[in-house]
Amino acid sequence: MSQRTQVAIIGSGPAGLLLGQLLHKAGIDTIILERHTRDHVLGRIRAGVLEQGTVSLIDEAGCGDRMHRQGLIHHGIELSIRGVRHRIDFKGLTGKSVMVYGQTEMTRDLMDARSMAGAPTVYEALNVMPIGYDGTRPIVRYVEDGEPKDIACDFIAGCDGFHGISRQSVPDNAISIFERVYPFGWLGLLADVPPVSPELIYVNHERGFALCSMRSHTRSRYYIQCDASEHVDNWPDDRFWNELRRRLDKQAVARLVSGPSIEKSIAPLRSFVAEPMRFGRLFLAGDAAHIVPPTGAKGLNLAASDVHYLAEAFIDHYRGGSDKGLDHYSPRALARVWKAERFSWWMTSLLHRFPDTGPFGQRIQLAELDYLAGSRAAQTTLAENYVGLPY
Ligand code: FAS
Ligand code: PHB
Repeated sequence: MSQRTQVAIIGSGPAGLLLGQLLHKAGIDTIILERHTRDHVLGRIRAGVLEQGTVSLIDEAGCGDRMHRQGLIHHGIELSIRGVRHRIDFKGLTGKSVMVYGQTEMTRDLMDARSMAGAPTVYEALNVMPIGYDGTRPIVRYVEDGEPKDIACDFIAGCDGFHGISRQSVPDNAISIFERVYPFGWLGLLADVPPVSPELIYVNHERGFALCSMRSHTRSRYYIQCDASEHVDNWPDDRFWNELRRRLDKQAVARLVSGPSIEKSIAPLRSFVAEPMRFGRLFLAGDAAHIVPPTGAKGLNLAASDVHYLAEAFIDHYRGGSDKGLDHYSPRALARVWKAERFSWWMTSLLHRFPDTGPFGQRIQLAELDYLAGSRAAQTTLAENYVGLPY
């Protein structure tokens, strides 16, 4: 059975949904093919911090009501360095702030908007395969309820994440990969307990990194650095809470409220970029093209800026007949991607314990933290990258 659309989107995560919503509002037909169920996608606990640019895009997509009602505006973060807190004042240093609003909720809002608009999403689409995108008549092939189907389209947006099929369908000689895998992961725990502090606390401790984050005034998200080989089954809740307490400063320990985990998982940390992000009529966006360690809260926000550039380019193509945006998409997106990769690598290098760095490396890290704690210029650099560089 053959169908037709203008832009076929693979993946119903933040990138695919946001692109679908922006194109729908511009009158461009799309279909989203997602290999999992809606509930499976919503069950993944991921990012928590939105840059202003991402907030503006969600507003542009007409999906910002609940985010503005329930999201928390944060004007800074705190660094806990050897048990001493240092606040980075985003508002004072850059005039900007960030929004704390879970990726799960953002995804739910986008899914609901797409359903309301009557735009099609095929969940449990299996064996999705982008075909013929090096020509002018690409097709996306997939299986739905055991039936093979084809979608003829003008363009394919590969928004299917790091493990998706889109990037993997590109011949090796047509793509360059740049990667760094870190020797540790993040063990994350979500619990319905009040946050330990009004703002996020990033902890550099000799036992390892920790992060105190939140989803609301009653739901907290915590992370501790763990060995890359760790398994979540080795971490009953009590062990997590005890290890977290050992890394927090006295003030945070006094305020910490523990409770049963709603979710607990280990995320590997890597820096990864695929170049280019365009292959004929296939365009990669979000984690399909790049991965950052979550230390700088950039992953979700890079997906948003990719989508901003790609939606603008598709709209120019269909409305203005110009392909300049499509031709410029990859270098334009990569310029912002690489700056976020740098910042995320820097924040990760600054705050984590590297097993093989040795005494000199540890002293350099402490010197960098001491410099940051005492320099307005250094704090401004961190702040302007964290709140988000311009699109
Ligand atoms: P996503 O991976 O979110 O979505 C891709 C979608 O494509 C998925 O729904 C998947 O099921 C679907 N798909 C995959 N293959 C397919 C196929 N063959 N056919 C059809 N569909 C297919 N970022 C932060 O900023 N902070 C964090 O704390 C943070 N934590 C993270 C933890 C984990 C475990 C992971 C993996 C990522 C984390 N990230 C974090 C990054 C994350 O938020 C991503 O940047 C964000 O999800 C990017 O969105 P998408 O590009 O849409 O990719
Ligand atoms: C989160 O709340 O999940 C979160 C916040 C900031 C980060 C990473 C994750 O840098």
